[in-house]
Amino acid sequence: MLTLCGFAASNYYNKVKIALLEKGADFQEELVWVGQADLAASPLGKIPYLKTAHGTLCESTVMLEYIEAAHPIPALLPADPFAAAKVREVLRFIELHLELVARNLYAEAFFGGKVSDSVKEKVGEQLSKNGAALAQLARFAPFVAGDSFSLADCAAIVHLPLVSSASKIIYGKDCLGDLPVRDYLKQMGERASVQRVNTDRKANTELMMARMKK
Ligand SMILES: N[C@@H](CCC(=O)N[C@@H](CS)C(=O)NCC(=O)O)C(=O)O
Repeated sequence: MLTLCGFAASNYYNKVKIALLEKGADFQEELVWVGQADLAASPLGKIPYLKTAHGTLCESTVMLEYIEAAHPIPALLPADPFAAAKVREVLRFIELHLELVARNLYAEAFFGGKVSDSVKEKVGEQLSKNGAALAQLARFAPFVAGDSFSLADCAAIVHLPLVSSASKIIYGKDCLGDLPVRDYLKQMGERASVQRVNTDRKANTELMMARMKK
């Protein structure tokens, strides 16, 4: 039995949860807020981390790769090595060049904080450039990396809405506006895994906001 530790408002947590649900894996969830992480499992205190029968894992993409290897069916990576690498390319790109960049805006976009003008300027330039570059790599055919649901969708479903919203809130312009993200998310929202994650996310976000007000 796997135990996914973290909280359901977190995009990285939900990325792993979607994969577990898609696989029909036997797993349970353990609520761990930022600041409460077991540092032996996640040395930087980041959420999520995964408890397995063999030990713990941190870093969500490592968890995805482990889940794929340990529960190969249904496959979330193509069997062909190059096709699998193309899926990983989209996943990595979304995470490194969009989510991690847009994350610099979240404090102001979502949590009532403030981000300096110089950060906004730099991040704005990067998001325009990187959003256009994603358009070159992503397929939306109808899945983000091609014609079947993959590990890249687990990441795209949780990260793209945050990147879009943060950019709209801070700049009044969606850096992913030229991509069919809205239709894609609507389609993905029909999957049982995504519906469960969205329901749990909403409930946990309320809990998180209430905790932040205390
Ligand atoms: N690269 C990490 C990122 C995880 C991450 O940033 N998680 C956030 C919550 S969404 C967190 O734990 N933030 C607290 C911190 O960085 O100290 C992964 O893929 O698992």
